Amino acid sequence: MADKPHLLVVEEITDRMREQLEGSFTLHYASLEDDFDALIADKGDLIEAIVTNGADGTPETLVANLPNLKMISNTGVGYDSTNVALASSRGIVVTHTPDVLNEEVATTALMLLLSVARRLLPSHRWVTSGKWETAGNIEYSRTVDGMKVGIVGLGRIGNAIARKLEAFSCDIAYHTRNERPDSPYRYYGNLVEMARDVTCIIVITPGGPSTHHLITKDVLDALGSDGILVNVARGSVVDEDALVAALQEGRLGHAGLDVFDKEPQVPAVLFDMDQVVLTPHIGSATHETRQAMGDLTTENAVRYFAGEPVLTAVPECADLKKSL
Ligand code: A2R
Repeated sequence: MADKPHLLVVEEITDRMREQLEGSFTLHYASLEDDFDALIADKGDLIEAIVTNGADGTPETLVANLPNLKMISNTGVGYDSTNVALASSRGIVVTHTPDVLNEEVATTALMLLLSVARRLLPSHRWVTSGKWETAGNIEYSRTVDGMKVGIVGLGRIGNAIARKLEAFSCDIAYHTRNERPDSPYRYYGNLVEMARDVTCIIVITPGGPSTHHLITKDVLDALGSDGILVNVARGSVVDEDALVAALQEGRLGHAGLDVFDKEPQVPAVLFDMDQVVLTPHIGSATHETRQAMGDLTTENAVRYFAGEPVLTAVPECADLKKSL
């Protein structure tokens, strides 16, 4: 019987993924802190596949220096932390896990918007600090019902966010590079104009160079002192220094942030701001959704080496052969 193909797991996988992969692969493990030169020297010729996740990605040295690497199966829809151009130029197929996380990430966006607008955390602290007893009722918050919301990035997740906002009768607009004539929502080619016209902006584009600092100081100023910014995309999409300054100076009203520029580091100045809600990149992080993402990750890897086409290659690999 032929040896099972050798697969390198970068960072962590669940027990369920491990069990699924063990049936088809000989597994090796690496973390981002490892000495990749030693790994390449010891096992470089063996490794034919990598399983990684959207946050950690695939170190470029592995993409460049594993001579028999054929596929990278990425858990997560975003894959900006893997150099896909380099991978595809070497004929390496990269897969990701679109769609199965749409509803969860959309719910995270709504959770942040509702928490910020309705002042959930200050209200909680009002009770636990005893202020309700000593100072009476807390000040009013803002309603989300009927709110004007602009979505930056109206793809799979952006549309799921829009559908959930419809339950709150929100007035929905969107900004993308290409207008979607079939969309029922109002299109803005100019992001600053959209920011001027809405109360809340929800960011849900991919990361990477094309969206780097798309949310500029000008966008934040246009959103204004009553405005709300929600980011469930990537930290790199927002100019974080400009965001912190706008919040400190009251030029931007509120922010709900699930993603940051240098995760897991978050600017400490945000910690004590009442107008901010911070979560540690939990957009898709429920048991149910992570299981669906894990299952799709392992299925793509198993299918590739069984000679069946992978289910969800990233668009940049469209021209590559999708199975062994
Ligand atoms: O610009 P378009 O027409 O390609 O629309 C895409 C939009 N988008 C942008 N919008 C404005 N400026 C840009 N530079 C830009 N680049 C892309 O983002 C499209 O409407 C949307 C992406 O949609 P999907 O490809 O369907 O991605 P999905 O599954 O919604 O996930 C979005 C991201 C992931 O890449 C992760 O970073 C995060 O959500 O979890």
